[in-house]
Amino acid sequence: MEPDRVLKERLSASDFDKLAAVENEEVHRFIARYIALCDPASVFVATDSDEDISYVRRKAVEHGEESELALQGHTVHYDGYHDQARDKKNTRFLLPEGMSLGADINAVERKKGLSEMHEILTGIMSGHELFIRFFCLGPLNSEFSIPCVQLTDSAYVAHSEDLLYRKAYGLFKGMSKNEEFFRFVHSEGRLENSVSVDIEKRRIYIDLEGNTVYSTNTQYGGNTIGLKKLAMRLAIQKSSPEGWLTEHMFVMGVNGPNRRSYFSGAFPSLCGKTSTSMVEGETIVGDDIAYLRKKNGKVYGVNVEKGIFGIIQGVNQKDDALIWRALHSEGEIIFSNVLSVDDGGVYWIGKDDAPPERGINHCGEWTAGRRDAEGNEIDISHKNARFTLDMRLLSNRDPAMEDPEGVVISGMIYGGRDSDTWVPVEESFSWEHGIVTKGASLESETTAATLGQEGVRKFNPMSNLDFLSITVGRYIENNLEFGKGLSHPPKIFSVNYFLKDKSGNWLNEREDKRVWLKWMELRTHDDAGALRSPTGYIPLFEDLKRLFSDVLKKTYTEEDYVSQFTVRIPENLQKTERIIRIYRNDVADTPPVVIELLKEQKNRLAALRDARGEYISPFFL
Ligand code: SPV
Ligand code: MN
Repeated sequence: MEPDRVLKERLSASDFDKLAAVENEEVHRFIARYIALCDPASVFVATDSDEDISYVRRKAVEHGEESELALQGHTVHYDGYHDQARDKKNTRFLLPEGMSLGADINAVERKKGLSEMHEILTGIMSGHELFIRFFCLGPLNSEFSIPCVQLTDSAYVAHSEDLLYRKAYGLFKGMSKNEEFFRFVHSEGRLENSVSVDIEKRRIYIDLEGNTVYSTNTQYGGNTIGLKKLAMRLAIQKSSPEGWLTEHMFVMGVNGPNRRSYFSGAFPSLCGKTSTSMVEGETIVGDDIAYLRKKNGKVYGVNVEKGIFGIIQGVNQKDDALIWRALHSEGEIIFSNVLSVDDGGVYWIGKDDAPPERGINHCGEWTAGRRDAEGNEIDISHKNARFTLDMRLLSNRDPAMEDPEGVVISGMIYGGRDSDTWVPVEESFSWEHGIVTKGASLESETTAATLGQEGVRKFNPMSNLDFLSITVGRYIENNLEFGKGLSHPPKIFSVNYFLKDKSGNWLNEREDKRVWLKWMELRTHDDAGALRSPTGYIPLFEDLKRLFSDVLKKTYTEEDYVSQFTVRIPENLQKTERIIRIYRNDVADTPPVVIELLKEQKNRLAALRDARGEYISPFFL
């Protein structure tokens, strides 16, 4: 059927007019097609007006997807008990017959996948209201901007996007007729008690050819919020031939002596990424996704988003003062999968207040000690429980956040959950060395941010493996290329907040990251010395002693330094061998330099071991 006929038939006159003001006909065709297929009971087109935005917010509460809490603007949302994290198994790329992105990347033949998806989508929104939203990835009016259209029958998803992305109905109105845009179709499917129930038909299908992502029978944000991890896959495909990067990175400002330097940082989920970008005394540009482009020999970065969908577990007044303050003030915040109690308060694992004995959480009615169907005791909140807010609620929001130019990146940080190998902070020898031995060698012990077993060491290059829409080899090659010809390449660092001693005790406090940031800031200006280890440059004891005292008012002892910065040669050798094996056996298109640099690193480690032994104190480097 003609798109215009569908839209005239199914939309109210005022909603039709809102769409008619957008001239790009492809927008009309796309929307009409999925209205016809998904068959919603009604359709709402949201412009950028306050009235439309509050309509969406109101519907989230009226439809029962969110409930109001005691503090003004706060609501709580629940996802189904088995819908609490990204579903990697059912997330697939739709690829032409015979094409593969490699063993680590899930895919299905495009025609087959599309027909399965279209079957699931048929009539899926019956009885539901469909929300149509226009947003922009990256700041508005910028080289980085990517326009997007989201269709969703979840007011919670549409509301979350309001907090997380820049509104762009105005941008679409002024857009030329055939400009490209990203498309997202989401349906939560059949609901019981306001949660998706047809979980066996949960699918996230990414159609690279059509720049479209489909998501069905799920509500969890990582599976449903189109502009978040779903758009990342489309953006990686787009940026690859265009010579820029889409990274799973925060962007933050670190204050140095009379200056501010910007860092980007990639960490797998639940490894301290948001809490790093939110440390006291520094500024935040973004906590999750960055686009990076080269200009004038420098790297510029922007936050793709304007809000935070952050992990709430462990947020307490001492370690996360800035987040804690925002979560305890009035303002629009969606809490998800936490415990809520009668007086409208919320609780989570690791909150400082004494936990109540009962309330409502991700399992429904909860009392302390309750077990699930598998016999596991249910925590007070889910480990992947989150908060969603617009960064305007944060006092540490960097003033350059909306700058269409982006900020100049001086340093890039890679970190994972590693109990026994990497030192707490280390600088690489060069861009190539950093990309290969830090970013491309990133591993992390698994967490609750994805479904499946926790605590297993997993290869996760640049913490971006879950989102790659190109082969791993190509992606590493793009990163290597990106650094070439830069007059001011960012320095590349690794951090490890999770190092333990032989008896399993943590070797660092959570706040120590504030010192590592200051040290890295000094290094990007050559204002601190370093020791050369086989794997990179590590801090001098004197500098750390001074920084611990200045930043944290703490005494840093020689014993602390030795236990944290001892080079652990056997573990590093094993790791290097493990990574070489992965790039040799599992990645078909590994750039040769990856293996060369890893072998050089292995040789340096082995030479030091032969000369000096297996565990080398930094004082003996
Ligand atoms: C992550 O898991 O990396 C997140 C949350 O940032 S999600 O939206 O699930 O990706
Ligand atoms: Mn993330």
